[in-house]
Amino acid sequence: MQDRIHTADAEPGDDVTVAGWVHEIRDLGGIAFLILRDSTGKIQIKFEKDEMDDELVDTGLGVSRESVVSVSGAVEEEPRAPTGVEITPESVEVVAPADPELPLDPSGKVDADLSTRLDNRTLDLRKDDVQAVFEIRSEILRAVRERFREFECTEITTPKIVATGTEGGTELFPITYFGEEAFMNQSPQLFKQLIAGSNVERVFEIGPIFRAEEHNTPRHLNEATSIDFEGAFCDQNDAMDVVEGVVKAAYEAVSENCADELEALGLEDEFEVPDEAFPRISYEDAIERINATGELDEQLVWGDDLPTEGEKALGDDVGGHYFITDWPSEIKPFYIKDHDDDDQLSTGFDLMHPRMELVSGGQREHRHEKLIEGFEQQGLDPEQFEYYTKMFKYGMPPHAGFGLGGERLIMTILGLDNIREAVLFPRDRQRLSP
Ligand code: ATP
Ligand code: AMO
Repeated sequence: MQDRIHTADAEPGDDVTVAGWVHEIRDLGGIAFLILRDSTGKIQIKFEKDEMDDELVDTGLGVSRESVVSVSGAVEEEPRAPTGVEITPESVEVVAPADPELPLDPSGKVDADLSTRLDNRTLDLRKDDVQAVFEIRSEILRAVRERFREFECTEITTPKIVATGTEGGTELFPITYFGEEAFMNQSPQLFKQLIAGSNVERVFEIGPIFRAEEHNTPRHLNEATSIDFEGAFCDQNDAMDVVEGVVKAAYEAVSENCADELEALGLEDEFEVPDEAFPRISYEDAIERINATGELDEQLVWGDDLPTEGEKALGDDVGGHYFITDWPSEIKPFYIKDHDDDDQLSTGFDLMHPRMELVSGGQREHRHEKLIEGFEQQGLDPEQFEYYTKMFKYGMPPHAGFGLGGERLIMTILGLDNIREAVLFPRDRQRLSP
């Protein structure tokens, strides 16, 4: 549509064509208004019934809500109009009529439950606050990419159809690949390490991960977006510096570039960019602090994984983002390196938001023999991973990295109740379409 302009660009004195959705029609008798909405906002179209051609009035006021119309006319200043300008139409064309029975109300006046919203995402995204989440998501991904580039990382993409899993066997989705068993990848873990061991050295990937998690919670998806980093000649502390830079860059970008979206979400007054350094708390201190809160029925002992209530108690105690470092080796995967002076203690870390875990990472085991031992200790057959382990025989530098859950980042930045609100078309136990 060559001549079409956005409603936000309509200036008094111009003759314009705008096109978009019928947000509402307000008929006051002699005068009536059609409010037309597009991606940039809304504009009032004025119909003075006695002074206008009947056919024009009938077309403009007879159209059902959410139909797509194209309107041409003169833009005039009008202080009583919601945006201070209105259009007096010379022509109105119904481009695509909408069934008057809408499955959900995009004006937001009638609430819809999440399931109805997800079944009708096109209509749901016509709401300002929902659109705002995805505009912000796009801005966060842009800012994250830019920060990785400042860290001299190369963006990579790795296969999502793989022969072996890495993050625990029960959470794999099996598929058939030309008659052979294959899986949807749970993490780019092994591939990003293989590339960090080349001259490329520092890489990042933003891509889908697939987890056949059986449980249905507000913070798990079966297909999520992972923001991964891997860097040669890095240790776990360097990786934590990168995490902190990326997470803060996301907050800063939202604060600087998303004022309208924050307003649409009602967050303009309360939005805060974390400015303090994220504390690094050892696993040992973490369990002591959790035990001291008295929130758990049973005291935690060394070697326990942290239960959700424990993480919540510590999150309330710390009050912001924090790292948990130096986990017991036993509860971290085979690719995480142990401390040189203590093989019970790993270099693995998590970044926590008071509401949930955002990141796992650590320094990697880069010594071939130790890596093979790690596979065996974890009950995995190193033969199956030969494509990976053999590269550790040809000059694998020390390296470290992390995986950051993209939807969890968005969810915690915006205070969304459910992770599904941060994905256009979420995949969960009940949902395979749309
Ligand atoms: P009726 O006789 O049925 O009231 P009318 O043609 O006399 O219709 P007005 O009295 O001019 O209509 O306006 C009706 C309402 O619409 C008033 O509350 C007025 O403030 C408001 N109104 C009029 N013109 C505009 C405009 N361009 N933008 C927004 N509101 C307007
Ligand atoms: P991990 O399995 O902890 O680590 O995943 C990293 C981060 O990804 C996010 N995440 C999820 N988000 C939503 N739904 C899920 N089902 C889901 N699973 C994971 C979380 C989590 O912290 N290979 C390692 C990373 C590394 O060491 O580099 C890994 O995958 O935010």
